[in-house]
Amino acid sequence: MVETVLEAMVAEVLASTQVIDIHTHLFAPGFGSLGLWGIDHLLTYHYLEAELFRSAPIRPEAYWALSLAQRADLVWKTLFLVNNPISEATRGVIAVLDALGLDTSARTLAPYREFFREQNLPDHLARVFKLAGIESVVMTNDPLDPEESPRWNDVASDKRFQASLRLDRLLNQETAHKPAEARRFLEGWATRMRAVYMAVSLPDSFQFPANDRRNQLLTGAVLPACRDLNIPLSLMIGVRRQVNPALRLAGDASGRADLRSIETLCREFPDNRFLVSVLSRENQHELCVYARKFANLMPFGCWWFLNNPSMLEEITRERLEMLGTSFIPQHSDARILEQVIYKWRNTRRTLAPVLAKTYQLLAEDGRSVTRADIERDVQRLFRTNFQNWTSR
Ligand code: FIX
Ligand code: ZN
Repeated sequence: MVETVLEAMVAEVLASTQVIDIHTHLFAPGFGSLGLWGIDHLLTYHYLEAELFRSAPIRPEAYWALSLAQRADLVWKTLFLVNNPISEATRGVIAVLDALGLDTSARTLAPYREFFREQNLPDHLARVFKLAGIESVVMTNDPLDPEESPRWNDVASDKRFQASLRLDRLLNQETAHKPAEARRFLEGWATRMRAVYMAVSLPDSFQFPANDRRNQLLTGAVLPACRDLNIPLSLMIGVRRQVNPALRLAGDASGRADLRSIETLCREFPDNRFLVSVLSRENQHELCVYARKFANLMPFGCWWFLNNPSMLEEITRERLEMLGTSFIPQHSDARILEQVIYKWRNTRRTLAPVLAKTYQLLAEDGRSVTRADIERDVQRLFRTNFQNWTSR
């Protein structure tokens, strides 16, 4: 790879800046079995399962009847031995194994399973965070999740794992909550979790305003609760859940949304702050335009199907050109602990030339940047935009 001096400097600053990973599905060790880690979970990540069914002659029903270890074996054989692991998700597993010092060419999973069996979680976790260059992660915490909510009774707080109050069950499923009761419920849980924001994923068909239950709860409970608690609301828009239910978690797709809903929310609720990520590539540019109109809107992340080098490059360039450094370039969305290693490595690798190119253009136009200038920008992108937005 040919690298300019400038790009090397940017890469160094990116590597040495500890990220705050603002959206993940990870859990602090105190949540016990909810926190996933290790080779079998890495291989059965739903991104890989979606790829498995394209290359193995197995029906989803037959796959789901297998044990976790059998499923992992099948994914390894199909996507790593019979085929080369060149997709983003498969390459990620190789990067994780390599970063942990393992030989990536094993024919069976036995050596990897042995390695992970030998790890004790506290030390392993500290090592993974260090390898990933992250300081802390934000979890996804749905108080209506029957698996999770009881665990809040006796969980010790851990600074590396901050909470976000997830609203999917409340807003997207039929619950009996009336707005006033929902507002008390949310305020109680947000305080208990010390949630840094509330969040919901929304379909491409999301409309605001609209005369539906979700809108009533948003205006009557969620927005006033966020305003009073002084925390942002994160809207993740454009997911079409379960277009192929046989694939379970891998069965969701994406669709273009009508972002006039964001325009209305930002204008009508100036005392609320919004974090917004959109899943469709086609929505990215208009999200930047709205961010130029509304200072209470913070675009974040290249979510899910967009967390690939080609998309991250395109979207980050667009955001830098239109917003300077007033956005949050990426989150990992990691579900399995060790994924933060490859996801942040890939993000840094893609961002380095994009930022370097930006500085090069600036130099050509008459001002060259110092290392301190670069550090200031990366601090904002990786840390302080989020810290200031959540007032923590
Ligand atoms: O809704 C979400 O937070 C999504 O990120 C997940 O539901 C999705 O399954 C995922 O893991 C994407 O990366
Ligand atoms: Zn997510």
